[in-house]
Amino acid sequence: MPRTQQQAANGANSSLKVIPTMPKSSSKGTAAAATSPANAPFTQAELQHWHQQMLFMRRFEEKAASLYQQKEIQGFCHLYIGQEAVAAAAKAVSIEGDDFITSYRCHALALVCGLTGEEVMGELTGRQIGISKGKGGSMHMFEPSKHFWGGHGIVAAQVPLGAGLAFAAKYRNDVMSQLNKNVTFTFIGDGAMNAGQVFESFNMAALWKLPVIFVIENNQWGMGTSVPRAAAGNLWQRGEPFGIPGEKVDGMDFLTAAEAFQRATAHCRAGKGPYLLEMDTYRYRGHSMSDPAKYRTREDVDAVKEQRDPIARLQKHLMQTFSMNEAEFEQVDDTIKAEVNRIAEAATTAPRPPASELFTDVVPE
Ligand SMILES: Cc1ncc(C[n+]2csc(CCOP(=O)(O)OP(=O)(O)O)c2C)c(N)n1
Ligand SMILES: [Mg+2]
Repeated sequence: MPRTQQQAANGANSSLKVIPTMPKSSSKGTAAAATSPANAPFTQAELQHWHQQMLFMRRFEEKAASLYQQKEIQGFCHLYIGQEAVAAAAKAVSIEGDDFITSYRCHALALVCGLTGEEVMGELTGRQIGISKGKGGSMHMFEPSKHFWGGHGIVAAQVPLGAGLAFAAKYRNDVMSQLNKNVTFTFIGDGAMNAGQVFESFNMAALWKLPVIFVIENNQWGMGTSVPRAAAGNLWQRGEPFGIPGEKVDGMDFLTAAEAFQRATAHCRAGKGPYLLEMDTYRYRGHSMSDPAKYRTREDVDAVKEQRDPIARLQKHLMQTFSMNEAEFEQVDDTIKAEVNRIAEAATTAPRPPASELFTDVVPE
């Protein structure tokens, strides 16, 4: 599965935006030249990069959870912990100009799209340095220059918007003769899959052959309702009536997810229309910070953490394939934790938005 030079560059550069102090690889050999033998399209350096990205998402949100306990963060806060491989794998196969849009569970995708830790954590803590000047909070991250289109609190609202972004990309290609063949990654929760506007979007996307990947993040729960209690049939087959190809994929494995995203992007960039991927993943934390989680046992969650954790799995792959050792990963983890602490300090000490901002950035009457 060859990757384009543009994709390789995308994978190699984006860590600098998110984790500026990430150390160089200390593993043996020439990292950039070593390619995984397991049919994976990534070099060792790239895999280390994506491992670090996922670990950064994890440590960042663990810190957000502890700031929430300290009441430094208030209001809604939906954590992505456990699902990191989906966002990382999507970004890993993307090229410059591809668009991303998701639900309220948006911190990790915002980071991997290139928003800085300060912009995301500062938004969570309600500070002026936040991406929405501290006035939006957890669900309202948005940065068009990074092709990150939110952050949407209304369940499924992002799905027709994602189709619209793909319409714009197709228009730029077909009418304005741009050649980059960009796609839109539209993330959808399993619960959101039962909303009518999803099927309206499928219809239009298929009819107009829009370059959109519908990424169903099946994390097994919509608040406290399990998928089998809420959804008839298989989610990955729900595009079938519209002729949209679909797959169910292990979304807890970075490499498997990336390969599926590669198939999906190739389909879309070839002008064949939308593609649907049901990512089988798991939400470790509650739906939001106020979820008593009585609908599942601690043992259920622990079993997934033990057997399927996406960060541990990629670490194991790196250790087995490239003879890396535990100490190298511990060093990276220490660096990431220090960086997250620095970001948290900045996000809890920066000024709050002044009263003069109260009526700015709102739709005038
Ligand atoms: C239109 C609408 N209905 C209901 C809600 C309340 N609500 C918020 S999250 C949620 C569950 C969505 O679950 P899922 O799509 O699986 O996403 P997840 O939280 O698992 O990421 C519901 C019903 C809402 N925000 N918007
Ligand atoms: Mg869900």
